[in-house]
Amino acid sequence: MHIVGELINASRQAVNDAIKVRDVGFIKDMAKKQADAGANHIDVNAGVFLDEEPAILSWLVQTVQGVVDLPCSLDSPSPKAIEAALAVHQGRPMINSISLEEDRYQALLPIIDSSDMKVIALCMSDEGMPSTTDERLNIAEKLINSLQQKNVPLDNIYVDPLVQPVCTNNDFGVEFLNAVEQIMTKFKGVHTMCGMSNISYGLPNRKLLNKTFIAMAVAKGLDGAIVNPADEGMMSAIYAAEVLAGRDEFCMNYTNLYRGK
Ligand code: THG
Repeated sequence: MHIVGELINASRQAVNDAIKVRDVGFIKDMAKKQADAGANHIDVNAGVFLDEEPAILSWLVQTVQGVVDLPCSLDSPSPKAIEAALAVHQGRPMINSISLEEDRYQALLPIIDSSDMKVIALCMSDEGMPSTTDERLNIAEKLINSLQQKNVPLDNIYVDPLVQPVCTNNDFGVEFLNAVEQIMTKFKGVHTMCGMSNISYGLPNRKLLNKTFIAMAVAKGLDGAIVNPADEGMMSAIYAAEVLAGRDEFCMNYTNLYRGK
């Protein structure tokens, strides 16, 4: 499972406060905590700062990479912010994300063209958020095809079928899960990625719903997630689901978790 650490997101109040005073120590601690807990990429999101977003996203990348030897997931709908962050990023970043929204798509495709970056292909278009499995598949297929035409290998593409709150529509859980299964079956070699926490929006005991949902998604083939890697309940659900889905050879990762590794 490819883990993207979600904690450095300016929509969280503590992170927002730290960014305002450019608190390097706070951001570094948060990066280190997620790296130590097993993150593969550190997500950085400064979307709430609007005009200042390019400058802040670059500052976050430099601050994170000043303390951990990990690439970042550049989490922004703004091509300008992504470009600014790429200018200072070391190693192989993850673009979070390209979508079928025309402006974003047209601006990001040339940046991604023939690069070796990883890219999240978000199932969203100018028609809004998809609700059915078919709508998700339709967008996924278009994004995968155009990325492949730009020489991006399937192995660098992480399709995000878009998790939506199940309290607003009973079918949102199932439609997402079926989309994961169909994307992983139809486009062999591609990856899937998502943020889990939207599923439980508006409901009590969100952590229970989030970790149950990720276990169900792993069973359908999900192999990437934007989560808090320091959340032991979430991480143990992921390891348990992977061993039960037959994706943990000799049960090694699961066993090691309980050996304190
Ligand atoms: N898909 C893609 N990118 C995304 C999302 C997605 N980026 C943003 C978001 N969704 C994923 N990131 C977060 C970041 C923080 C939280 C939720 C989603 C969050 N964190 C807890 C809090 O602040 O209370 C703290 C973590 C915890 O205690 O476990 O809510 O869907 N491509």
